[in-house]
Amino acid sequence: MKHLKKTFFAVAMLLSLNLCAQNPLITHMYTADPTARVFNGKLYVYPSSDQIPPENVNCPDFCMPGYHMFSLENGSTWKDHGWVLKENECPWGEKNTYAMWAPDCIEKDGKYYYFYPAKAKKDQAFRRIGVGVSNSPVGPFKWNKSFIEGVSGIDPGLLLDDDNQAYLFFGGGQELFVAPLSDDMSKIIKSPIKVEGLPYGYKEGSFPFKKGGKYYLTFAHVFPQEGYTIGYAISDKPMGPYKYYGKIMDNIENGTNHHSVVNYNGKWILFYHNWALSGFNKLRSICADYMTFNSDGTIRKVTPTLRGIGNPTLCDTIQIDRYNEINRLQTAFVSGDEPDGWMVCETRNGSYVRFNGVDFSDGKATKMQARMASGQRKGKMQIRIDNQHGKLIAEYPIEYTGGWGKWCTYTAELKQKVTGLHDIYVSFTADAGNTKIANLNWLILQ
Ligand code: FUB
Repeated sequence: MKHLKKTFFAVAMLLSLNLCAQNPLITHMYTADPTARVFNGKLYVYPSSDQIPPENVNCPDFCMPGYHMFSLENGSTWKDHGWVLKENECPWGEKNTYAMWAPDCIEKDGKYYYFYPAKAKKDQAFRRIGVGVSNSPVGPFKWNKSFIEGVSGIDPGLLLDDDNQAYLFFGGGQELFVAPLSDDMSKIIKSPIKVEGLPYGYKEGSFPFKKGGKYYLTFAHVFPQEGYTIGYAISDKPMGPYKYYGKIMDNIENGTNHHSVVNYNGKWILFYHNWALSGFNKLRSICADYMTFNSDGTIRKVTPTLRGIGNPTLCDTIQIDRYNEINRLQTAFVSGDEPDGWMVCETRNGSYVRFNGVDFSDGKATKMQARMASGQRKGKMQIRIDNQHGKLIAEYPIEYTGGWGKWCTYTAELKQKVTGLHDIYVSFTADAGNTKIANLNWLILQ
């Protein structure tokens, strides 16, 4: 036990520092409608947020109080930058409507423009769209005093073309509109036109982007039997007409599927949301998975995974229950006083979990922390790399932590220097019998 150091963590503190890139990406609050953008090589996500309606507040639909934003730090840690805009701070918005639906943010000429829908004061329109400007992708934004004249609808989607002309896509229900924006992004310079060529069942959430000289439009597409899917269409011109090419993601149970697409470090990523954390489709959580193109420019369907994107490296949380493979164990909502999330549990003799793509980088890691709970004291947990019988890099004897819901952080020295990307295998061995061995919440390389 000499090589083990037992530390109890201030759990809330840890959570605020470590939001990880396994799905869902954010677990300390509900987030939806993610627009991902890469600015100066860094990945940002601008989502909306869902919340449980406060007492005495009647939210007949979603309850959406405003916007946080997040940036990817390190190999897979999301930093919460806090509030970008709270609903009652919108200069032209009606107060206390909890109606801050999907936003977007785009960079033009070194400035960052944040577009968002809200319910306007004394206005019949379902939503109007407003804009704010900042010198930094993380704000603060200076909010325009009134909404964009001539624009009525939800889900602003921004496209900046190679000639520096920006376009605003918006609308929901059955129609999508597009209009070119003024140089300062505060007005439309032509009347909006309806985007032609979208299939019957087009719903909302359009996201425009350009690749290989073609204009892509992705959107929520509802089929009568299947429900919400994510579809896409392609055009030679930014304002269309577009041609529908098929689905990017099948229905993932019945709920909305607002999304965005981004190229980060040479890989395409689809950001979307699900409701795995709450079990309720109006309390959503943002997710991300890699997306690939065929050589003819069409998009291969994306299957949602638990593992998500990114390669956790030193100091990132390896959320091990977001596995690539499990054998003879289960995952469940984390027990005890831990923050919301999942754990590996029901571990028995011979159980293992595989998690792909941990980045040991240049070999500076010397330790690995493990957040564990156990109601017994017999057995061990081992970490190997590359395959189930690969090099043993860390070992943890099982200790009684006070029960299956009492969590402790243990630190094991790494048994050897490891560099580069490796899949890790976490296996459990009982000293005797078929007793449960330990619950495991996460690992962190140090
Ligand atoms: O989040 C509220 C609304 O639900 C969004 O604006 C739509 O795209 C759908 O996700």
